[in-house]
Amino acid sequence: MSRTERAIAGVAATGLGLAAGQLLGVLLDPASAPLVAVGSAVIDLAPPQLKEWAVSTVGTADKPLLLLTVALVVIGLGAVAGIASSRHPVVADLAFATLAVVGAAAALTRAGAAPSAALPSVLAAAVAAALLRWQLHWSAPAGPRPDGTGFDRRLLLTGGAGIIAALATAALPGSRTQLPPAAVRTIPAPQSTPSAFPAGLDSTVPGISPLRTPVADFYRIDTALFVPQLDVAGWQLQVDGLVEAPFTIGWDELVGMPLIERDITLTCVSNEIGGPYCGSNRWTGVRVADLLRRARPSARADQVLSSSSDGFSASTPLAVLLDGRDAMIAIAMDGQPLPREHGFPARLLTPGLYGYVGATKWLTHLKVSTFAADQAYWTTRGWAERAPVKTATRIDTPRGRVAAGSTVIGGVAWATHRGISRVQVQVDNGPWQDAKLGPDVGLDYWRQWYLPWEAASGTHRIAARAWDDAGVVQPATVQPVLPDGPTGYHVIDVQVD
Ligand SMILES: Nc1nc2c(c(=O)[nH]1)N[C@H]1C(S)=C(S)[C@@H](COP(=O)(O)O)O[C@H]1N2
Ligand SMILES: [Mo]
Repeated sequence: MSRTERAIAGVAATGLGLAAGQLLGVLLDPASAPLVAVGSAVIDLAPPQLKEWAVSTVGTADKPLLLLTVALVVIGLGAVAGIASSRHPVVADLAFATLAVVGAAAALTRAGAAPSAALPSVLAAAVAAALLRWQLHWSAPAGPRPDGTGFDRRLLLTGGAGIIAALATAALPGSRTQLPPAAVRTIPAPQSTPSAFPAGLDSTVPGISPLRTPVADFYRIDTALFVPQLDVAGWQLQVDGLVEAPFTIGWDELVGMPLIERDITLTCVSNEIGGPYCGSNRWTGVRVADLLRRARPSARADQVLSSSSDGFSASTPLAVLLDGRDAMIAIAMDGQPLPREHGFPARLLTPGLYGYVGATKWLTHLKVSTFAADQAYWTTRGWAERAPVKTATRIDTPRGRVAAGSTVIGGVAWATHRGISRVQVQVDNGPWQDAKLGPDVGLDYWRQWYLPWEAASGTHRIAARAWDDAGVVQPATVQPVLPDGPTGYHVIDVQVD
């Protein structure tokens, strides 16, 4: 066999082996599938700057891209193993065994992994090693082929099949996504509801963010390569740590507690000024304070470490959860059970804090603790330990090009849990003008705003800034998202034709 043929044999063996491992993973536990396990480990180990770059440049496409990259890297290593087999087939065996160890280690270190999580990677490597040996054994000796291609055609076909099989099974573990079980299609009526939801500026200011973000358009940010598939039947929330009365609560008991319904804006710390990672909705849930009071936290505690079924964690100041704000264990969004992407069956939601320090999805554990004793997922990766939402303004419209004449500049501003009292707009470094504010939905909700504008042709620079209810204007200084959220005015250039 030639060098190239050995490489192709390695690709075929690795691709088909990976496919076998992926299939076993789908049957056992999607998180144990080799590509998912290694991809998740890459997410956890990646430096924060890289993750930041991935979120801002490729957005939600970053996850398929990561799976694809891992698959191609592994197949590439398989090609190298094939070439190395010219020394001795044992060299290739050792290469596959190394891959098995990496995959198994990644799978076994996932949150809640069973010992069987190692099996898919071991199977993948065993199949790959066996297939490579089989091909080396049966393939015709090197030299000109009857069809003149210079290659064994069977080899080319298996190589292609290997790549296709690996890519086809790469995304398979995510295909188990289901709707919430029928038992949870409805949720009990809340005891405390907000006042009627006002009509927003949506109908009068085209292009402005709707006052309530449609659930289907609500941004999604998390480290989960595939959405965790929890079921209310087995779901439990453990409340323990520095408390006098630790307890565990199941779904039925949780939804039997007094429910509140509130309008709350949620923002990601990684949302660049003017960015899309902010959404507003009506949420239903149980007050976190009700659960904490039942557990009776110790006077020494200053933090609640919340964690999820997939090993994410967030640190929320205990004082914030007990200061009377509407921090809740949310079970519904817009009157419907939480979509799986947004944390089904239950998530934490803390008005006034960025999501990474107060909005754990797929919530399973609240550990009352101290900031000194326990660090959360992103805190150990360079992000701030505490992160209240900073005042921010976003210009939604116009964006890009508009026709000259009467138009409207409009957008949203938020200073979650402090409220928005004023928004100003500036055109071409002219005087700052007060924008008209949309309806006030409350301290924890964003506010729409608009300013009529006579647009003359040419290029114009538009800037906007907001004040919170305490009369503090957002900082003009431009600061990046790391470590605790960005600052600066939103400034855009508009082409008027
Ligand atoms: N389990 C889990 N919960 C999580 C995260 C995560 O990665 N895993 N990301 C947090 C971050 S950074 C944000 S901004 C919000 C986003 O919530 P959403 O996807 O429902 O909009 O979820 C938070 N909760
Ligand atoms: Mo976030």
